[in-house]
Amino acid sequence: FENRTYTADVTPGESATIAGWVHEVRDLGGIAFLIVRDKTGKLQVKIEKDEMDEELVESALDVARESVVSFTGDVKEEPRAPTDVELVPEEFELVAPADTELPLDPSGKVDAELPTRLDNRTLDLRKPEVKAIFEIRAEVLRAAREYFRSVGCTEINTPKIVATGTEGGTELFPISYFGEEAFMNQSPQLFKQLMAGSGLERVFEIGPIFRAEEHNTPRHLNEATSIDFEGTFCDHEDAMDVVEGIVVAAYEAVNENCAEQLEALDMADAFEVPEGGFPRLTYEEALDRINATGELDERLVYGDDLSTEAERALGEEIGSHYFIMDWPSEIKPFYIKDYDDDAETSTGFDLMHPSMELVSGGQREHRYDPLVEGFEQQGLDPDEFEYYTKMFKYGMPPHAGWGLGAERLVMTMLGLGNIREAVLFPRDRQRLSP
Ligand code: ATP
Ligand code: AMO
Repeated sequence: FENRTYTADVTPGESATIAGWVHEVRDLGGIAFLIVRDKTGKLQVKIEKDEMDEELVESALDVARESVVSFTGDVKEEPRAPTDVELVPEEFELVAPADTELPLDPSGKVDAELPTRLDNRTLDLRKPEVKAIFEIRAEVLRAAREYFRSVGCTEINTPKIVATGTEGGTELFPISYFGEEAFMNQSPQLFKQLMAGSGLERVFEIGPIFRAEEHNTPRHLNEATSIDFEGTFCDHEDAMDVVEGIVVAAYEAVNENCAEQLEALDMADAFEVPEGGFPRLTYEEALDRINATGELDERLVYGDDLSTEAERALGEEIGSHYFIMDWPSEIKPFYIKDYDDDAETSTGFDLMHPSMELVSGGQREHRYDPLVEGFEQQGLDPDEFEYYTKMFKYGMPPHAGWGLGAERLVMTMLGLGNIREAVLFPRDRQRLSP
């Protein structure tokens, strides 16, 4: 198929070879139309039964929908065709036949439930509105990489098979590593910090994280994609600037480069790029504002974590992305630094979309003794983390960073009701394959 032309690129008056899927066959008697679909769109192929080679007519009209075909012929202007052009074939090839019974209908005329769609992603992504999600996801990740590079970060890859967890012991997937107990990594947290202290200084990683979350929710996955940042000589507010930059850059890139995809999702008019300068509320301000909404059954008090309902009430009231900072130290992980003049308050922050949390981050504890104490306070054995803590004895500058869930970013950007819509092959309680 060296000479293949995409259906969107054919030129009237020229000959072309197109290849793609049979979207529809319309047989009107003396004349029939095959609509051929490829990644760029669709093209009508006209079959005039009495005027064309009998074998071509017969074999072309015998194909089942979703079969892969190739046609070569002249491209003509035709105002009655859906795209104002059609191909009049001289050659036909059935490249790969499809069964007449399909588990889901890529033309979208028959709706399919999410599990059926996830079991048949190949067919599901033949629908423009589903394909669009993954083209947009790719654009979001491209824009994130470009932004990271523009602020001097180096992309790294850290191990996903590890000896210890960092984000709380209950959510680890244990695996057997040559007879030794190991785990799937929950976060590149410790490794990215080790690299911030290296000669690289500012690093990012886009990679999988694994969390054995028991609950099945529309916004949790057991395997997610984390966009992680870590930078030296950064405090938490610098880190907040970087994540705000990434989020705005991702929206801008989609707005500029994904017009067709937004159209397919019926979002072309509704899509808005956030302005940046996201409000930065302290934890205490957040509590006050949530309590003032009167939406919760019980008043929140200092030290409470924010429930889903609390996040939602506040999100509705603020109506844009916003940060919550200055969290109580006791509800943030050991690696987050407390304020020097207030040991009860941490430099940890979250970036929120009105509907859910997108990011956690903070400035890190870079001093050896308080770091080791933090492990002990959190019930972790510092000896098990010696590979990490000892590097804090060899010149570890102040540093800060964050983790952003890629699927949550795409989900909130496109208003998807379920995070599984933003993953090709999601892993959840019920789903281990495909
Ligand atoms: P033509 O003069 O182009 O052969 P027709 O009307 O004589 O057209 P029919 O076989 O009667 O041919 O066409 C059946 C239907 O298909 C009609 O409603 C006609 O408008 C429509 N049609 C014909 N040619 C095209 C085309 N190239 N693209 C879209 N619709 C077409
Ligand atoms: P945290 O655990 O808050 O922080 O995770 C950061 C972000 O990752 C996404 N995320 C998830 N997305 C889908 N399904 C999940 N199960 C899931 N778990 C997490 C969310 C979340 O906000 N080490 C810290 C980050 C840091 O401080 O740098 C961490 O992992 O969008």
